[in-house]
Amino acid sequence: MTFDRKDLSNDQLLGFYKSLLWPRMIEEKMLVLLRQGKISKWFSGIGQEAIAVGATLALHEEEWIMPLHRNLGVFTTRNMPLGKLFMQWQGSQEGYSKGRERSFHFGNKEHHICGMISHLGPQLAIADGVALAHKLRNENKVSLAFTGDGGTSEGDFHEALNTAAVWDLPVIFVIENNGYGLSTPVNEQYRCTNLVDKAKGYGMQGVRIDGNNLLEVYDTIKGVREYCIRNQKPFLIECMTFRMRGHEEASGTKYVPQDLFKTWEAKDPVKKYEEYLISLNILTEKEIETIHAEFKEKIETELAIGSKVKTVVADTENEVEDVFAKSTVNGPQSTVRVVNNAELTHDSQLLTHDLRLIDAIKEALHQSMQQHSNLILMGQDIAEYGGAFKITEGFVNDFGKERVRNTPLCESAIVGAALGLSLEGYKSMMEMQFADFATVGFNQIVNNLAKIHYRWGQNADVVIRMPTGGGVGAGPFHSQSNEAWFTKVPGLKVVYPSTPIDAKGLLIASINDPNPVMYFEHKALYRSVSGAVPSDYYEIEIGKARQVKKGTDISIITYGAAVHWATDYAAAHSEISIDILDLRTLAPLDYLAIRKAVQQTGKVLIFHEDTLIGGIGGEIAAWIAENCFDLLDAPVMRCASLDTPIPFSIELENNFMAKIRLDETVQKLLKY
Ligand SMILES: Cc1ncc(C[n+]2csc(CCOP(=O)(O)OP(=O)(O)O)c2C)c(N)n1
Repeated sequence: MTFDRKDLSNDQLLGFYKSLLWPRMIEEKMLVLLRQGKISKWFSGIGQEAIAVGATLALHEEEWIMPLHRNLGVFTTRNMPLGKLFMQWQGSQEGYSKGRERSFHFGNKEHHICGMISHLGPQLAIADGVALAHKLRNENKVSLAFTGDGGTSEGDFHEALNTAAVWDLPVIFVIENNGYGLSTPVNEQYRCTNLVDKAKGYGMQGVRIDGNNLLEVYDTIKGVREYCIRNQKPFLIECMTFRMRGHEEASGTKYVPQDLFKTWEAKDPVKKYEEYLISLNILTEKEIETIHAEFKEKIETELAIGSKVKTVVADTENEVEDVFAKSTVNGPQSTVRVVNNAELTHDSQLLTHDLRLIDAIKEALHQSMQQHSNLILMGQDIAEYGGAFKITEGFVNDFGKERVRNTPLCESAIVGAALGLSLEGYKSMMEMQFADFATVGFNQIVNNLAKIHYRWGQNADVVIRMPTGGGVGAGPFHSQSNEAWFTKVPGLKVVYPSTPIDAKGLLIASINDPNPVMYFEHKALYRSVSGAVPSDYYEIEIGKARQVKKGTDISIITYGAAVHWATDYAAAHSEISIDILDLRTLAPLDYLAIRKAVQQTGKVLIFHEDTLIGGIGGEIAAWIAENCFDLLDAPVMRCASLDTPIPFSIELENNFMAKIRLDETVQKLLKY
């Protein structure tokens, strides 16, 4: 291993040594504490430290890093105090994740470290979003994301690199190739000769380096950083290294040929660098001993601080409260008018115009773009083409291509990029071309966007628009009602307007909300429903239902297209006095309004286009049974679509739809 100091001073070289040795010594101590049961799971980075340390040293402090499970060196080189890190590893409430996350699954804004989720690959696209923010602000900054050799097989690797290349983003992707993904050797992981060969396929530059050589890592990444900023391009670096311990301590190393340990022991990054500094007379054996003794003492002092943790006391209110960011997180809200239900029906002072649902959505987006200069729109074909439904038609002319962005076909990377934008204080709206395609971005939505605030206090200021629903003869993959997949995920808000006035006010509210909002818009209502909509910029409060019609015989609790089916049914059956409640938001539910609807008639029918099993109707029925039993005169009934995939032929689709069974269910309820 040859070192090249370039123009680094003796002091710098010595400082680098301390940065490299510090995580090594911490980890050696942690392995002892792990065996004593003081901390939980540990993924060893011994033998690989030069990569995390070298990369962090090469970046500026305010540049974001997306580390993984073996990157203690990132956290220590960013000077996170060991005492607090130790609190984190013990699961203490005084740790970085308040006891909610294990080992390295946490981040911290102050240190510009974005915490990983277990799934590894999702880290990569977050770096795209951060780099996009830098690019939009013309800042001379990069972001840097790590992956292991195993992680390069994930679709997220492909999507993140491809998006960074297509959008010319200054991201450094670092592969730590340590030969194994758990027990799987690289020859069972990929077929290219070197992983860096993949760079060419994405149209980016790449280099393969010795990951155990601290100065090579540092110098390469420093140069690559300048390249990325100067050329506004991503770059792939493959760092060759070896994991000197098992995947995690419990997994052992039996699956690794033992002679490899000897080979790589001889290339130990700390030892080799030490020898180099000794050869330069920058360090002596005596000084090494002194530094070791100092660090040992510092570790003990910090561990003493970190050990003084209080017993975890669960406070349910606090736990629930931390799932969402407060709405003031991005500065005080503007003086946006919140329109309430009474005004909607009675206030003649509101200047309105007649809009179809689709136009109301368009107007909400347009006004939000004017209101928030930091709002970015992303989606397939949404720029010049105007989106599959033409909702953003003309937006490129008004706001430019930087803010109205066509995306490659990669939902997961775009949700990840949206989160990255949020890390840098941007708002974003992603248009799923069809709600059905959320499946390929599902992990980023339910595990990253939804959980990040609870896990380490970072908000995800993202709205995902979901053109949804059937009745358009589009078959199983362009018509699904999948809102209930998201209502059960703590950390997501789910809104689903049925009228133009609600569509506009709720979309504006969703964009103003600093939390992730899944905004469902029914395709069949786009052009079939119109109504008076205030011309002004206004919000409808998320989480508030609307009484559509008063009645005394039965109450129909519903949302989306089914609101119109219920209204039409009531109009055609004037002999039945039907009370109709439009939920408007499915998470959080408006329990007060639901209770009132039950109270109104004592006979409740929950009606939705979604299929029956696992639909939100089951949850509402259970809540009513538990909380409003004394108000009921009949069992709560549900009318939903068939538990089959949604079929293509109109006849089959009609038979699938809940609408066809509405009369039958109403009659059953009336007769009870
Ligand atoms: C999506 C997903 N699948 C499987 C796992 C289980 N898992 C955790 S780490 C790991 C190996 C990762 O290997 P690599 O990317 O090479 O990183 P290394 O652990 O070697 O640093 C696996 C399979 C996971 N965390 N996430």
